[in-house]
Amino acid sequence: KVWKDGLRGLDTGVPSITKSIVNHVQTSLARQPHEIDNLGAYQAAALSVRDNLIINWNDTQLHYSRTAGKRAYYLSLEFLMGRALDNALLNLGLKQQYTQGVDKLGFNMEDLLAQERDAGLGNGGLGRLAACYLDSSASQELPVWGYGLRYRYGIFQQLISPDGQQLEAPDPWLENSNPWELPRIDVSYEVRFHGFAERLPDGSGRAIWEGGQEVLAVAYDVPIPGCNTRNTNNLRLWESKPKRGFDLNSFNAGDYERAVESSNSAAAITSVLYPNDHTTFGKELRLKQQYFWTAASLADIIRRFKNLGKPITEFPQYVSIQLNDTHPTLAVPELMRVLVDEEEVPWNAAWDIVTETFFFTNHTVLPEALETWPVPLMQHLLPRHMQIIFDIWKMLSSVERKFPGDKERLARMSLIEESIPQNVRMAHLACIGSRKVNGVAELHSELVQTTILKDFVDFYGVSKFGNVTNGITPRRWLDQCNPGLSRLITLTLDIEKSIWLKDLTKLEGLLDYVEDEDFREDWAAVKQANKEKLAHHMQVTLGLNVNTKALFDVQIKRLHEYKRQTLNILGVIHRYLKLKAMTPKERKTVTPRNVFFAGKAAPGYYIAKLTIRLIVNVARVVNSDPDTKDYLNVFFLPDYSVTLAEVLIPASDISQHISTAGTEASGTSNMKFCLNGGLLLGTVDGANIEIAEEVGPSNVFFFGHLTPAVEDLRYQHVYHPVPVEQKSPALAQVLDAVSSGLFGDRGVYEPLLNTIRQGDYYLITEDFDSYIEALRMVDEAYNDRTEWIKKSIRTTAKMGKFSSDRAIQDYAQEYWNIESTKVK
Ligand code: DL6
Repeated sequence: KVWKDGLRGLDTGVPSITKSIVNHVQTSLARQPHEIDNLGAYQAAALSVRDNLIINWNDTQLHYSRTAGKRAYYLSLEFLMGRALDNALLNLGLKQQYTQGVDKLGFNMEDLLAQERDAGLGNGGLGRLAACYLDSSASQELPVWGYGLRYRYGIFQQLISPDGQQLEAPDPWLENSNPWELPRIDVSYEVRFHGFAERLPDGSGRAIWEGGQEVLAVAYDVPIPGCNTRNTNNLRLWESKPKRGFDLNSFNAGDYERAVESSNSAAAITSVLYPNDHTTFGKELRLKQQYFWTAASLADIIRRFKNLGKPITEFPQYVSIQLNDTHPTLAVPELMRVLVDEEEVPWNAAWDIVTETFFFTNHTVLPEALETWPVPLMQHLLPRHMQIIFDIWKMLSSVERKFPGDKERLARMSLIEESIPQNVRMAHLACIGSRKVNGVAELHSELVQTTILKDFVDFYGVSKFGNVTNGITPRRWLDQCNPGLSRLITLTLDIEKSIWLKDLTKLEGLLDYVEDEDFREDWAAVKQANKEKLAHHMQVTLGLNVNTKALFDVQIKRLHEYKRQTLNILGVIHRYLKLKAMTPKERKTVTPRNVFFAGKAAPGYYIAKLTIRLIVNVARVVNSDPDTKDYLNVFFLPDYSVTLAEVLIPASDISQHISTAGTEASGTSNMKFCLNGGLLLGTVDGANIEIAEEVGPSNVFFFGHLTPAVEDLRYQHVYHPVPVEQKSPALAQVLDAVSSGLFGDRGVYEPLLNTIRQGDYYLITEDFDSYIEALRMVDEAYNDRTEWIKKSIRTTAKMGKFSSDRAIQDYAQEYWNIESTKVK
C-alpha cells in the first residue's frame, strides 16, 4: 500500500510525473528529450522529486516558524548520506509511480538510481549515525536541523593495486552537479580568523577582536524528507568563499599569485574531508574547518532565534545544540564570545546560557582519538577564543574548593594539558560547557564515566551523564536496501509498511511465524535472492564468480587495529591450513564459506594498509588453490561506501564485530546486519551486548575476554610476555605460515605480525582460540538449516530497540526537551 501523509497537496499521478521529468530535461538541463542518456534521465527525475520535497520543505519551515517552539540543532562535521533519490522516493511513497513514469519514458529505475554519486561526507560510524538521525528527526516530525560542511571532495576513493596496496584518489562527487542541494546565496556570514583580541579595561570580561582574515560562509540546503509525513527537515552545509574576489592592487601590479592567494586560502577551508578516523591530526586547516563551521552555524541559529523577538536570556528555552563528538566544541567559546562581546551579556549569565544550550556526545574512549589543540596554534588562529578558554577554566575555581589541595586531580581535569607546547583538551571543554554528556551504548557510557571523564562525574555528580544507545534508520537499512524482506514483513504482519517502519517493535509480530514452515521458506528465499544479487554485482563490477550456496560471512568497516580485521584474516588462514591438511573426502563434509571484507584505511595508517594487503593476497592464494577453492573463498571489495553496504548487508548470513572488549563504542553495522536477518559473531563489546540481550544469547555467537580483564592482560603482555607458541599454538602456526611467504613476499608482513608477537595491544593472542571455536560453532549451527532460519527470523524480530527513531526520541525527550510537531 502506498501511504498518503507525505503527498497531501502534491500532484502524483504518473502522467504528471512524466511531464515534470520531460520538463526538467528541456528547461533545467536544456537538452532534447530524445537524446537523453541515463545520467540525464536521473538528473531530471531527481529534480522532479526535489520539486515535491521543496514544497514540503517550505511548508515545514513555515510551520516551525509559526509554531515558534523549541528547536534542536545537530552539529556534525560528518554526514555520510549516501544516495538520495531512492530514499526520497520511498519516504514520499512515490517509488511505484516514478518507476512507472521513467518506464513510460523508456528508462529503467534501477539504472537511473545507479547514476547517483554517494554523498560521502564522512568517514564511518559517526557520520552515518548523523545521517540516520536526520532521517529519524524528519520521520518523527521533530524540529531538528543538521549543520555541517559542504566538502568539495568527500571521503577518498579507494583503489587496490594488483599486489594488494591501497591507493587513494580524490572523490569529486559534485562534478556532475548535485540536484539535492539548494544554494542559498541569501544566507551567508562572515567568519574571522587571526587578528588581535584586546580585553576592555572595564572589568566586564568583554574584548574587541579585530583584523585578520575574513571569510564568507555560504549556505547550501539539503532537504531531508521524513517517512510518510510532510515534515521535511533541513541539512545546512556551509561552503567557504573569499569575502572579496581577489586583491585588485596586486593584480594590477602584475603579482597574480598574491592577488589570488587569500581567495584560494578561503576556498580551501571546505575543500576536503579529513580522512582520519579515530586519530587527531593537529593540522591548522582542520581547526579552521571546525571554527568556520561552528561560527557560521551559531550565527545562523542566533539570527533565527532573534526573529522570535525574545530576550537573549531565553535562548536555551528555544534552542538545544548537540555536539557530535568534540569536533564542534569551539561552539562553546564562540557562543560565549557572541554573548559577552557582542550581546553584552554579563559573563556569568552568558555561561548559564551556554551550559543550558549544549549537549555533548562522546563516540570513542580510544586515547588517540581524544582531540587536543596546541595552545600556540589556537592563539594564532583564534586569539579571542583562547582568552575565553583560559577564563572558563579560571572560573572553575570551585573544583579546587571541592577538592582542596588535590593538585593532581586539578591537573587531570584542567582544560589545558601541561605538555610542550600546551594543549587544549576539547573533551573537557565540551563536558564543562554542556548540560548533559552521553555515550552511545551502555558499556561505552559506563566507560566514559569511569575512565576518561571520571573526575567530572565526581565533580558534577552522575546526573549530568547518560547513555543513548545508537540506532539505525529502518527506512534505508531495511526497506530501501532489502525490498524483498520488507515486502515479506508487510505481508506477514498484515499492516501498512509505514506503521512498522515507524514503530520497529512491531517486528516482534514475526515471532508468531517462526514455526510456520512456508514462512521460513519465504524468509530463506529472500536471503538467497540477496546473496545472488551480491554475486551478480561482483560479477559485473569485479569480474568475480561467487558461489551463492556458500555461507556468506561479512566484515565491513573502517580498517583499524582495534576492529581486528587481522584476527579475521588470521582465522581464515587457520581454516585454509586445516582444509589443506584434510583428505578430499574429509573436505566434502565442510560447509563452504565466502568471507567478504570491505573498508578503507586512513591514508597514513601503515598497519591498517598492511592488513588490506594481507587480505588481498590471502584471497589470491586461497581462491585459486584447487584443493580449497570449493570450500573457502575470500573477497576484498574495494571502495566501501554506503551504497556498497546496501548490497552487502542484506546478503550476509553472519557478520563479524570482533573488536577488543571495551574499544568499540557501539558499532551500528551490527544493528544493520541483524535487522536484515544476518546473525552476529562478536565480542562482548559496544552495542553487541545490547543486541544479545534483545535477541537472546542462543541467537548470537560470542567469544573473547571481557572488558574488565583487558587492562591486566595488556600489562601481562608488556611485563610478563609469554611466547605465542605457548599461548596459542594454532595462532603460532598461522603466523609462521604468513612469515614463510605463503601469501607473497616474505618479510612484507613482519611489521603487522610484530604487533601481535610484541605487546599485542589488541589481544589477538588472547582471543584467538576462542574465536576459532566460535567460528566452529557458526559452521555447526549453519548446517542445521531449519534452526538457522529460525535464529535469523528471531534476530530481525527483536531489533525494534535499535531503530534510530527510538534513539532520536531519547535525545528529544531526555536531553533537548523538544516536541514533535506535524506539518498539516
Ligand atoms: O557512535 C557512532 C560510532 C560508533 O558506533 C562507533 O563504535 C565509534 O567507533 C564511532 N566513533 C567515531 C569516533 N570518531 N571520532 N571522533 O567515529 O562512532
